[in-house]
Amino acid sequence: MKLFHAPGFSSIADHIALIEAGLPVELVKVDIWSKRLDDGSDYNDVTPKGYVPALMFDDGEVLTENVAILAWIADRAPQLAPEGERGRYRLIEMLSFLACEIHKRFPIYFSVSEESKPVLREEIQQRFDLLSSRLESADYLLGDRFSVADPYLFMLARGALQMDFALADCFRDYVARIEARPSVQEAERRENPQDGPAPRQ
Ligand SMILES: N[C@@H](CCC(=O)N[C@@H](CS)C(=O)NCC(=O)O)C(=O)O
Repeated sequence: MKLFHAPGFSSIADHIALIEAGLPVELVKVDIWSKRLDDGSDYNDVTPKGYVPALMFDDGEVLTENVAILAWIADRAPQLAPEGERGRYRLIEMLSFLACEIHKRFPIYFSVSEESKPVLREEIQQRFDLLSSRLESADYLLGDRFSVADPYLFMLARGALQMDFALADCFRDYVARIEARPSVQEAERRENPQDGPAPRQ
């Protein structure tokens, strides 16, 4: 299995989740600007979407989208999903919220004019706010145990804090808590073997 990733971008969420699940994966680095892989080949031949992450199974089939890849990992490692009859749907609900309501707003934020940025910034902050009561009452996004939604929120919140978004204090503690996990340290090390910690989104 291969994970197509770009250091400092959202594919680290999938990488961390794969490590937490104990699923071995080969990393293939993508230059997301040129769409080239290290061997010079064209990433668009892997997925015409051109963005990371993409997970290639051993039979060559390719799965894209953070929501789908993280849900696939959770199905193989049920300890990384909330329990109960509706646990799987609560997980998909949260992954969809992170992808559509928060993640997707960042590239829009970067592409709009300076005058439009405050509106986008406010929208993103409001959506983080909707999650703050969860982090004030539990260590993880979906309760007392780490799930595949956590590395996704972690990379989004870390990026937002580095861009000086006004997030509640609980996000700073949360990012520090997740960052201290051995899986995160390992993912950072593997993605940046020479450079130390990954560049931030
Ligand atoms: N809907 C996709 C979005 C993924 C995405 O935005 N990836 C970014 C990095 S975080 C990327 O590769 N951008 C390069 C591009 O869009 O060309 C998902 O959730 O997986």
